[in-house]
Formats: sequence, C-alpha cells, structure tokens
Amino acid sequence: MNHLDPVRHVRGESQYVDDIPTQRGTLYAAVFESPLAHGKLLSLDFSAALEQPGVVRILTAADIPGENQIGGIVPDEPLLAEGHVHFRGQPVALVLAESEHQAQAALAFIKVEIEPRPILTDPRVAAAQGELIVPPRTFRLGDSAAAWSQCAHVFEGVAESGGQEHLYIETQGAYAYPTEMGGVRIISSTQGPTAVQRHTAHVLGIGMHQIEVDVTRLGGGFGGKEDQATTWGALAALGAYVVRRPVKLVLDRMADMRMTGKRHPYSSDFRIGLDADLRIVAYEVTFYQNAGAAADLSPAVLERTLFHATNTYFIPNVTATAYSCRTNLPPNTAFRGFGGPQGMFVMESAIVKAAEALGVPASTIQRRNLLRENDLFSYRQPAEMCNAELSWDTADRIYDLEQSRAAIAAFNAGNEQFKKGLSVMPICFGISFTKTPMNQARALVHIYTDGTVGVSTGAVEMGQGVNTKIAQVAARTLGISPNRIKVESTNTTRVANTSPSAASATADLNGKATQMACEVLRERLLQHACNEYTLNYEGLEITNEQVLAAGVPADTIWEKLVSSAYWKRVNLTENAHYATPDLHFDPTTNQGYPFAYHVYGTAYTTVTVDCLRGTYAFDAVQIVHDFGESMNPAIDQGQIEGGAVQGIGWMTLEELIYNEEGRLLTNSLNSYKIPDLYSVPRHMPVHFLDTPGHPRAILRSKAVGEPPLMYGIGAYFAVRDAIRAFRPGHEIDFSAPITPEKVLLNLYPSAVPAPVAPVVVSA
Ligand code: LUZ
Ligand code: MOS
Repeated sequence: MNHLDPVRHVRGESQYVDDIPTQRGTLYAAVFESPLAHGKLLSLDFSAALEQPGVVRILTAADIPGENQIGGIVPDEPLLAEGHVHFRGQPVALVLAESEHQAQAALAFIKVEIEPRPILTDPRVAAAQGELIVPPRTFRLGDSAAAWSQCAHVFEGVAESGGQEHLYIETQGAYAYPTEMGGVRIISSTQGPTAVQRHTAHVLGIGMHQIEVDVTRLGGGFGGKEDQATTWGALAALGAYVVRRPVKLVLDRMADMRMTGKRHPYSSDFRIGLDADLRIVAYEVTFYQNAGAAADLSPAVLERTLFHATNTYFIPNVTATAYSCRTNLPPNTAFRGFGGPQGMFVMESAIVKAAEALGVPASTIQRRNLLRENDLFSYRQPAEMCNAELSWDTADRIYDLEQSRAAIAAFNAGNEQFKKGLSVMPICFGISFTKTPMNQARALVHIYTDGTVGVSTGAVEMGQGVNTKIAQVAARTLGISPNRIKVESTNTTRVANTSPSAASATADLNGKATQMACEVLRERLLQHACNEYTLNYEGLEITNEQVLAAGVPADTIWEKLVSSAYWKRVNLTENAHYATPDLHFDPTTNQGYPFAYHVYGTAYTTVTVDCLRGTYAFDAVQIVHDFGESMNPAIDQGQIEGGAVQGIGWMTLEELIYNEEGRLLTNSLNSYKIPDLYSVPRHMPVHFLDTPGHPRAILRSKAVGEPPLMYGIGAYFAVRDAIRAFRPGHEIDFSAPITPEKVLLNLYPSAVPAPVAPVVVSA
C-alpha cells in the first residue's frame, strides 16, 4: 500500500498549521525573546511597542491566570520568563497584533533591562559547579573495577558529539480559538497533543476538559515537537483565552532555530578493557550531557544513553554513569534516537581506539563481541530473538567485508589525492518508552452505515506514514479495502490521555489498539451474520457457514452486512486500549525489562575523501536491517534512508556553534549545513533481514523510526578511516561532526596554523 499523503503533499493540498484559513478577528502573535543568556530581569517597558500600529495587547508572566510552568519531568521551566532569564531566545513576552507584520515590527520597540549573570555553555564546567538537572545515574553490570586486572589491553579516551537542529520543514506553531464556556481549541503542530492540552490547562488554571487539541499532520517532528511544541500551543492559547479572539503563532525559521532546543551535545570519558582474544571484558563510561537551561526531557534522554551505552555488544562488566548538566543554552530535547546515538558513538569510539592501538580492524573486535541469544544488557533484560550476529553475517555474505576492504586498499594504493575509508556500524535499539507507564494507547473505531470506517488513535502523522499503517491494520483486520477507511486527525476529545508519537513505538502502540478494536467489531459482525443465518443480498445467498469459511466478511458483502447490523441495533463503534505486556523497570536499581523488543542491523559505509580539499562524498551505505515482517516495505525503506542520512548529517556536516555568550552563530541554513542531494550516499541498498518479526510488534513488523539514524555513526568512522589512509598512524580526536574543516586540519596537522575560532560548543 502506498503512503496516503505524498500526492497531496506534492500538490500543496496538505494542510499544516500555517495553511489553515484564518478566521475573521484572528490576532497574530510574536514572541519577545531574551537577548541575554543569563540574568536578572529588572524591567520591561512596553509603552512604545503598545503605540505601534495594530498592536492589541502584550502579555507577560503576570497575565498567566494559572501557574507559569510547563516543565514535564521537572517543574523548572516557566512559559514566560519571570524574575530571571536563563537562555538567549527564552520567551519573555507575547505581542498580539492585527497582522503578522505588525506583531513582528512591534518587537523592536520593547525595552528590557537585564542584570547579566555568568553564562555556562560547557557541560563539564556546569557539572564541576554542581549545576545538575537531576542526580547522576549509574547502570552497572558485573564489577568493572575488579575486571581491569583480567584485561590484556586497556585503553581510555574522550569522545565528543555535537548537537543537531531538527529542521522539520514545518516550523513550530499553533492556532488557538476561544470556545464558549471559557475553553480553548488549539490546532497544534505537536507530537504530543495531550502534553499541549495538559500544560495549557495548567497555565490557564482550568480543567483539561476545557482544552481541545487537534492535529492533522506535522511537516516533520524528529523529536523536536515531542515536548517543545507545548510552548507555542500554550502561548497561542494564553492569547486566545485572555483576549477572547483567535490567535495564531507560527515561528519563522530563524526564530525556531534560535529559540528551540536540539539534540543534546555530549562530552564523555571512556575506558575499555579487552582480553588477549579481543573480547571486551570491561567498559567504563561517564557521560556529560549538555541539557541546556531546563530539564525538558533531558533525564529521560540521559537514561536512554545509559540503556544503549554498550550498543549491540555483550560486555560482562559495565559501569556507565551519566550527568545531566544545566547550561545557559535553550533546553535540549528529544531527537530521533533520544540519547541512544550519543551513547553508541562513545562505545564505537572506544572500540576504534583499541583497534587502532592493537593494529587490528575495528570490525574484528566488533564481530567478536556481538550480543548472542539471552546475553544480558547492563539493565538485566536478556537479548531475546537476538539478530545481532545474523544481521552482521548477512551483511558480510551479501556485501563482503574482505572484498570491500581489499578494493579500498587497492584504490588507496593507486591514489594520492583521493583516499577511501570504510566502516561497519552494527546497531541495536530498544523499542518502548523507557518510562513503562507511557506504553499504552487507545483507538476509537466507527463503522458508518454505508460501510466506511473512521479510525481515531493517539498517533500523530508527521510524514513517517503511521496513518497509512493504521489504515492497513484496520483494513486487514476487518477484511475490507483501505479505500473505505479514513484515519482521522489526532484529537484529545476523541482519544484521551495519549502518549506522544515518539520512541519509534507509535505504530506498535496505536496499531495494536486499532487491531483490538477492529477484531471486536469483526467478531460482532460475524456473530450478527451467524444470527441472521442467511442474508439475502440482491440475489446473493450467503449462509453462515460460508461467512465463517471466508473468515472475514468479503468486501462485496461488507456494505450489506454493516447496514443490516445497524438495523438489528448492533453496536458499530468500538474503543480499545492496548498496554504493552511484560514491561517493568525499577529506576532505583536500574534493572528490569524495559523494552518490548530490540531492533538490529548492520551498515557498511564507504567514503572518498579529497585529501587536497578536505571534502568527501559517500560512495555507499550498504544496509542489512531487521524489519521483522515489514507491513509496508516502501515506507520502511524510506525510514531507513531518511534516518541514515539524518545520522550522516549529525556526524559529518551539522555543526552547531554557540559563542561564549550563549548566542547561536549557526542560526540559518547558510551557516548550518544539512545533507543535500550531493551529500547523500550514491548507493544505498537496504536488505530486509529474513526473520519472523516479533509478536509484540504490530503485525510482526518491527519499529523503524529511530534505529536507522545510528547507521549514520558509521559515516564518522569511515571518514576517519580515509584520513588515516592518507596519514597512517595519525591520532584523530573522537569529535563529531567531522566537518570538511576538521578533515583538512587532520590531513595537514602541522601545516595548518591553529585557527582562531569562536568557542565551539560541541559539548
Ligand atoms: N520519548 C520518551 C522518547 O518520552 N521516552 C522514550 O523512551 C523515548 N525514546 C525515544 C524517543 N522518544
Ligand atoms: Mo522522538 S526522539 O521518538 O520524539
């Protein structure tokens, strides 16, 4: 089945928040941001701004009727700054005007006095000063301290990975309408409609039943709208609630880049010990996460870093500690992989460090330490239906590691200016929200009297194709054509108390709920058919035996079956609740069974570096991926390609630079480089690993959203490999992204003077 949306997208018919026809009387909002990264708010002067044409009202924290608080995990984040500002771009006031231009123009007339305070941008400095968001966490397996003596080889090092801008094509935004009885209806570009509803109700001091949030689709989310869509939904709602007029707030690209949080930069220390057979005996790692100025989702991201700290390897002795460090940057947030990639980058760095020192290919160490069936992760869940070795060996069989390496060696021997590099990146990603209670979903299915079907769930369509998958589940379960099915907008009044569309789990959770509701309806219709014994449809005689033999009602008799059921007063609506079975996790011992299952895969990345210019191009990323029984191979392959390219961007091109004043210098697409047509791999074969899938996955089709991002980590190591082909033995920092600039500095370490660069907050 094709993805339902692309034709509409290409024709420009899909509606995003900014495309909704505006109601008469709509006001436009613009956000006045803190110009300093840290300080005490002394005064705000709106007198000149209020005199600008079209300006209707300017709101501050003082206008909030409820509590000025939108913190999720930790209540540490005001909706509008109060008393102090903690990052540049923090919302301080909301201008409401008759036009978008007038609202924006008025911002320049607001005067603010701030007494500056010291600015922190480095997580290690923050940790040293005790600026932690939550107490540190440690995951432990075995006894690493005692294990060093058993190691033939021990290596240590530092690894740094940078942040990443989400760059969803649709920027953040919301459109709020006052409803009668003092409520608000919000159309929001959010992955988490219930989060917008809950926080807005709290901010307005009213019940959640007074707030309706509706989401048709997003132009991308990638985690950036899991938690951080709430600010704009709540601000628009505040305006609508106070002024009793519709309020629209849509960020322009540069405002979005300045004001919103990103992937967390990490700075980490590692120590790895191997025995004489290159088995990893012990691993110790300390992560310093740059959380920014408020908790947001940082503690959960930090936890997932610990879950994935050993990637897809079995290591008997592990101590992994993580610090979430408070700095004066915009609060960093969920981003595809949710801390997992940051943890896995350090693991791979440790292996490469050992491999380079020992003079063996990293792949030798990687292959020897892959998880096997029932091996324990550090959190004590066993690797069940483990496909780590299967995906590695399948990749070797079809892409041939030895042969690939030999071809690269031959190329490198015959070329001076161009060098090729190769890496192997095996992945393992746990599927489920790590916070067990979030693993629940509901579906509401209506069969209308003409046989068409409306399905509502908590799933948010953000381009990933979840609506297509939901329609497939309903069609398959009811035994009807997907053309009869409409997947409705995600609306908090139809499906309540939803988890965000996140954690790669949306199709599993909402798909299973849809399946359950449709199974009940199908049984009920079959029962109805049996009760009627014989249904006479325009000369077509069908007995209950035939209906039962068919298993599900055939499409041709569906309409008659449904309408006859209605006339017999059979309930044609069903609501189902799904909660992933078997999950448990104890955050005090950091042990349990947090994941429904794991997704595995392996990627070979080949790159050609121009050793005169420092530029590079990816020849190929060859992938073997564990889809289970893919229910939609086209959508799933799209997720693999997009995810891998997004990972390549994070690891090679995308460099966020804040100066020491906490100002984002890479604040637009001419200074922040994302992958384009020329930087994607020329070849990207995706082999579907042949497995039976997993029963906890929807239709045994495994989650596919986040795992492929981590194939991109291989890009960093492939580039590094090519640099070392040009300059054998050269020590290269484990510091991502490895931009063309960094490549050049590594190719000519002594010839290039140390650059006078702005402070790079790569961590
Ligand atoms: N969001 C969340 C996530 O709240 N919990 C998670 O475990 C998670 N994992 C990945 C992406 N988003
Ligand atoms: Mo996400 S990082 O699954 O919102």
